[in-house]
Amino acid sequence: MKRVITYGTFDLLHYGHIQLLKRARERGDYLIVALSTDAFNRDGKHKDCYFSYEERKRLLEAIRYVDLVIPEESWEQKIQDIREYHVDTFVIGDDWAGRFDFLTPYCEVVYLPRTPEISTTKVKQDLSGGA
Ligand code: C2G
Repeated sequence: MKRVITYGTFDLLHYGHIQLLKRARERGDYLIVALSTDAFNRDGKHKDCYFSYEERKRLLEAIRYVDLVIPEESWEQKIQDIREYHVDTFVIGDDWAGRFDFLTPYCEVVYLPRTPEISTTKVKQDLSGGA
């Protein structure tokens, strides 16, 4: 079984996220999503989330491409995750291109093109009248 992992906040879930998850799952047989916790978003990523970790986890678990959701609590957990979950491939959007090359001794590292025209930031701006 080829196991794939990806990481993210996945707040205000949109089709760009779904496209990433679909392509990630297509690279193996089992997809693990390490979902940023509320504390990590606040303290590590300085991101405000609309939906809580539990709400975002429930949304991700409802997606056919996702097999397991685990918490992402720090920037430093990836190597341990890869070992613990016997991961073959790490996948993330190319906005992170090169940033996780240090994982190549542990697994395949794949950067996928982002879906260009959609982002959580854009959704929030559009909903607030473009302010
Ligand atoms: N994504 C995408 N297309 C978009 C928006 C997002 O392909 N239009 C991808 C991102 O590249 C990422 C995933 O969807 O691979 C989740 O996006 P975010 O929730 O914004 O993830 P991020 O905050 O970048 O967290 O340790 C790594 C971090 O947790 C990544």
